[in-house]
Amino acid sequence: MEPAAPARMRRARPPCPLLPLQAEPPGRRPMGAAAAQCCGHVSRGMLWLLRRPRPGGLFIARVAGPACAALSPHPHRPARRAMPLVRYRKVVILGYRSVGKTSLAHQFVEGEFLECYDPTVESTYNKMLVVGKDEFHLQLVDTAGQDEYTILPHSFVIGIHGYVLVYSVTSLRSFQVVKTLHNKLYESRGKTRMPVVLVGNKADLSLESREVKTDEGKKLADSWGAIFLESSAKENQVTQGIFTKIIEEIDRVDNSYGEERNCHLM
Ligand SMILES: Nc1nc2c(ncn2[C@@H]2O[C@H](COP(=O)(O)OP(=O)(O)OP(=O)(O)O)[C@@H](O)[C@H]2O)c(=O)[nH]1
Ligand SMILES: [Mg+2]
Repeated sequence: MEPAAPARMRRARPPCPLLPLQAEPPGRRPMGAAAAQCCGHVSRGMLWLLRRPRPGGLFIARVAGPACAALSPHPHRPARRAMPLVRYRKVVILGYRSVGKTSLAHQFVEGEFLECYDPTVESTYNKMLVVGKDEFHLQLVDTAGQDEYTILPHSFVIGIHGYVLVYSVTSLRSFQVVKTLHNKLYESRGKTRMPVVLVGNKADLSLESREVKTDEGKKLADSWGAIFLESSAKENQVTQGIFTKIIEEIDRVDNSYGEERNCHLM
């Protein structure tokens, strides 16, 4: 009979302190330990490849402090993640009455077109979707139609990652309103860049009923540095595209902050 394998010794890990790190090569500005985003065992003197919290590339640091049990994105989280990361995004849909905000949200989440018109007070939709390699939990706030005089509540500004601003290509008034809404949001958000997708909806309707040309919508979105799309809430694929775009735009605007301010960690 074979001898029984020795039981694995498990040493309890001490709570993981954030390690002091020295920039490599020496002479560069030392980095704070909080910049570290790696998992695994490390000890003094080890060279360690780190990923910045924001995309921007890998860099190398030398562990300057005492040996550590594990270095994790957060000291209280387990060092290794079994589940893929789901990123949360909250997006508000705004626009004049009856432009198709609810129809777009409903088509996106339920995959069907709403023929009837039932004015919205406010409702929230949740949907999981994959964009690129990442999985997102998208929370959509469908709002009551606004006009030029609407006062936007703080809840449309605080904790909101991006906006889908909708007008109807058959209503010049709705196009004017969307401009006012953008200005109000821009002011409320301290005139910082905000992720916006401008949508000219009801593009399926006849040319005779059109009041806003495609070029006008595109020009307005360009002046904001936003994405522009024309859509029909009857078409599922186009509608999916709107919400994929806003998720991509949120990441794009987020990542452009460091570039614009010429901010480097190293
Ligand atoms: N032909 C066509 N009709 C649409 C489209 N989108 C919405 N509608 C119709 O327009 C009407 C209003 O649509 P809603 O989605 O309720 O509009 P809303 O912007 O949510 O309106 P409020 O909640 O009052 O602000 C409904 O009768 C829809 O069926 C579209 O892309 N094409
Ligand atoms: Mg609605």
